[in-house]
Amino acid sequence: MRIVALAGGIGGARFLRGLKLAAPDAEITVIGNTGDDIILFGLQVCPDLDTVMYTLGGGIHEEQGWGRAGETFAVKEELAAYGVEPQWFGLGDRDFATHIVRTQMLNAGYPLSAVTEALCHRWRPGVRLIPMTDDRVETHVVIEDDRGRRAVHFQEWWVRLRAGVPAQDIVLVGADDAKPAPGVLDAIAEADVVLLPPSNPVVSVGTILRIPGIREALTGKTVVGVSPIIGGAPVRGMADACLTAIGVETSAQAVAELYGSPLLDGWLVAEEDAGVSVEGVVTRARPLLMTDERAAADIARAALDLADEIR
Ligand code: GDP
Ligand code: FO1
Ligand code: CA
Repeated sequence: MRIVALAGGIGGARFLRGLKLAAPDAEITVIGNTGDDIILFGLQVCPDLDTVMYTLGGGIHEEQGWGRAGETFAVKEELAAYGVEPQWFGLGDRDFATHIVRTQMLNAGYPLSAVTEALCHRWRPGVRLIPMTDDRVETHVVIEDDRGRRAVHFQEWWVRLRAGVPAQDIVLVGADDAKPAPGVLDAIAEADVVLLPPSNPVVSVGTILRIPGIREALTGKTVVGVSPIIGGAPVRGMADACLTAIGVETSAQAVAELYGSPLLDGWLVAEEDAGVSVEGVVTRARPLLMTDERAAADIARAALDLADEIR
């Protein structure tokens, strides 16, 4: 079986780890979000691609959900000693090596998709991980503070401002001119099922769907999603603030409507959201907390079962 998943960071990665257990023989292609990417100290950092790669490859900091296990911060401390900005983003020494290799390859002319494949030779994530695009696309957040109304990089809003300033809008700089990375549209065309993990519906899955051609490629595919919203709140992260910014309520119902039919065919919600109902979408209620790999595998299995039922 061929499965495609559109993934963000932590929610996507933990779901994918369960999916590998639930479908050990499947060929899984992951289309990763790169809207969170940021260039720091001249290095290209791809948080969501790295979160998927480290989680599936066994190198993730488990409790934190992003970054490397056993991390140290000597380089960060040395940079701070020189007074180099920004100091609000925590890049660890082990993680730095990934960004150095990536940036070196990008500077040598390799596209991000080829670089990601090369990094995955080390991590062997057991899936084919492709960035949504090789083009530069950045999520920016429109805020208003004492400096007036302005847009800041998503990481500045989330990490430096801790999402403490309301997001008034979320814009995807560069999206209109971006092309899907090589292999993205072919993987979707060949997929038996497309899964939307419980990733952020605005700045992860929503971002991937904004790359011209990707949403269109999903037409006619069996698409099953897992709600990242349980009982009116995200399990972790800032999905509520992101949904509010684009005028969508934080509920499993509203996210299903945001994806909407005909894109979405099946929707898994948590048991407390069993009342969710969207025309044209088959909804099932299941325990949706990914407390460990087995729980994530049960969720992935339920998503595949629902896809079977729909097809
Ligand atoms: P990020 O890029 O690191 O923010 O990660 P994603 O975009 O992939 O996923 C973030 C979303 O995962 C958040 O909206 C969370 O609500 C959701 N999430 C995290 N853990 C769980 C879980 O155990 N169950 C469900 N259903 N959603 C989860
Ligand atoms: N999140 C933080 O809250 N603080 C950090 O200093 C931070 C550093 C960081 C470095 C590498 C990486 O891959 C992720 C990192 N994250 C950090 C997580 C990241 O900001 C976001 O959670 C995601 O981009 C949201 O998807
Ligand atoms: Ca993300």
